[in-house]
Amino acid sequence: MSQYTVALAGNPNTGKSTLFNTLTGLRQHTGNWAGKTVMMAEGEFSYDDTTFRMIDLPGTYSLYSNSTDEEVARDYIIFEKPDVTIVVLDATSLERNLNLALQVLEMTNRVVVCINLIDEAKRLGVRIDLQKIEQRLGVPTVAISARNRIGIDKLLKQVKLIASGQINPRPIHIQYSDDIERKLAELEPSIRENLGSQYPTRWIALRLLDGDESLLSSLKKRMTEETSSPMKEVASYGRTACH
Ligand SMILES: Nc1nc2c(ncn2[C@@H]2O[C@H](COP(=O)(O)OP(=O)(O)OP(=O)(O)O)[C@@H](O)[C@H]2O)c(=O)[nH]1
Ligand SMILES: [Mg+2]
Repeated sequence: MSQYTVALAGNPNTGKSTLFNTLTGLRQHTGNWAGKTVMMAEGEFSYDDTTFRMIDLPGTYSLYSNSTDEEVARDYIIFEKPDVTIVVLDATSLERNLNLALQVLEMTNRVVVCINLIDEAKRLGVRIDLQKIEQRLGVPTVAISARNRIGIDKLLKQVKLIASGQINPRPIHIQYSDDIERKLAELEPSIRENLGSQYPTRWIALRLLDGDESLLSSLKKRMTEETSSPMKEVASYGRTACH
């Protein structure tokens, strides 16, 4: 049985499935997310005498409920609470990719930022100051090339440190305008009262301020139904690698 669950999040085409395939090999199965037409892949890998279950989330540019893909990725992070979320970024377009990383950091602190395609960045002459990015984001940051299996060990080391609770990252706290901060301060106590501390209160307050109906309905559904984990309904459809 897997000891920890790791989710892969990131923009489309950043190499999530390449990393997923590299790590899980044939120990994977794919299927549709319960009730949705979104493809999900789940697999298993071992590292340092520990077994990890890995979920390859759909690639998205944001987690703001603009599409079913975004809802699936968002719900997984919020409701299934993976032990670690790896945010996979494309080293050749970091600025655009960091947007999603910041969104995930508002949802959970158990994050490793994984800058992929480092080989491609090198080829293009792009230099990346990993230490600076790590310092600014407040979570472990590693550079890898999933396709060439470079940096994988460093990545897994950080994943295990977070999963096992040996490190507890304190991500950057994004400060909004005074007006928004005031509204957040008003909303947060009642969210905490209704939901307890099981969800990231500030993030939920931000989504509510944004009028995120889809999140509200997911929350209501979650609170009224005894739902089983959606991933339990993922059927085994053979052992094809995912894309
Ligand atoms: N040069 C290079 N290419 C890579 C690397 N990792 C992945 N790729 C390529 O990037 C492309 C996208 O990879 P995928 O693994 O399909 O990306 P993804 O994030 O799963 O994409 P979506 O499922 O659409 O979100 C493929 O052509 C990969 O071969 C890498 O480390 N270096
Ligand atoms: Mg993919």
